[in-house]
Amino acid sequence: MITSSATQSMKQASRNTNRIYENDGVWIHSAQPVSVHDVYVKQIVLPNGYDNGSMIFVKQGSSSPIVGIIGNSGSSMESNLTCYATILSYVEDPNGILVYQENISGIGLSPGEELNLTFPSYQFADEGLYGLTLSLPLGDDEEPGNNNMTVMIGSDGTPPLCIIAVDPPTPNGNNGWYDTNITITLSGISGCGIKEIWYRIDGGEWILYTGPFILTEGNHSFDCYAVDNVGNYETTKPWTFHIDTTPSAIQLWKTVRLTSVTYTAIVQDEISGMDRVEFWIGPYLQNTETITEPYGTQTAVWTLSPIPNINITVTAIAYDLAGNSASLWIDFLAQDLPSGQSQPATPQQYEFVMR
Ligand SMILES: [Ca+2]
Ligand SMILES: [Ca+2]
Ligand SMILES: [Ca+2]
Repeated sequence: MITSSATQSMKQASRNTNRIYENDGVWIHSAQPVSVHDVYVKQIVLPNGYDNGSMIFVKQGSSSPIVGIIGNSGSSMESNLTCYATILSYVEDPNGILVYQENISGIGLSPGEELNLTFPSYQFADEGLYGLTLSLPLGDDEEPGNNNMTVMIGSDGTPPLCIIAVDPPTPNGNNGWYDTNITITLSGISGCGIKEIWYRIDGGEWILYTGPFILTEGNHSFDCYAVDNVGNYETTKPWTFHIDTTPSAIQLWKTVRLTSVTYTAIVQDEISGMDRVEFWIGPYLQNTETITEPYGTQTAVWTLSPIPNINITVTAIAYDLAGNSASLWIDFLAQDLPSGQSQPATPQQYEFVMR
């Protein structure tokens, strides 16, 4: 008498060679394999779909042929089989509505043989969930559990969503400017998963996103879009990033006259542009000159009158629109003679005041 586990072992063995089977751990050569009937559905493939391992996704509106891989793991020739394909739509009815029913008949399968069957295409017109079942009935099949296979199919017509994450998340300078480089991380959302994300900087070449990247100083335009696994893609999303990490250029001059001392700051900032120049005596703010033309070489003048009769240090601080600042200082000594000549601050008197 053959036990069911022995039957399993023999079936497994007959699938491999029809000549060898395992019995209680011992491999035995068999001249006469046990005759079994076992046909099966091995796999369902939608050539135009995306299979994520648990579900097949198709693009909404697309038409896809339905391919079934069937086989015979028994030891008998099976002939005149019919394979049935049905699709239930769960788009409007959670119980499913039959929307597709096809069959291929007259199939013959030798022992060990596998066949690809191609059924007529079905167009997944609606977005939502479908169930596709293939069945290969055989009256005396000894393992009927593998004669049917169902896969769930997701029809996706929704464009994916590209998500942009910026570090720092909001401009850390003034007037909408970043005053540091920024790191951009892109991701995407789609029911069927994201295949690719593309971006471009300043209208340049489109670049396939592979990981976070750094955007450096400049007035940047930025576009990105995502493509999902079935080929839906979104409309390009435009962004702008204004990054200025460099303090303005500044020169400071002192001109001593009979009744006044004039301080002249010459400033320039070609990234965010100039905002203002402040003049300080020691820790006290004396005067703020707003720069109305942000670009090009600009001049800010502060006149101190009458001339002081003590030694003072005047500092000029130039702020760009992003909030970066640079300062220069220059001494006035009470014994300075009114020459009317302009004297510059020396490079040693230059310092950046970083935010
Ligand atoms: Ca079977
Ligand atoms: Ca999608
Ligand atoms: Ca700047």
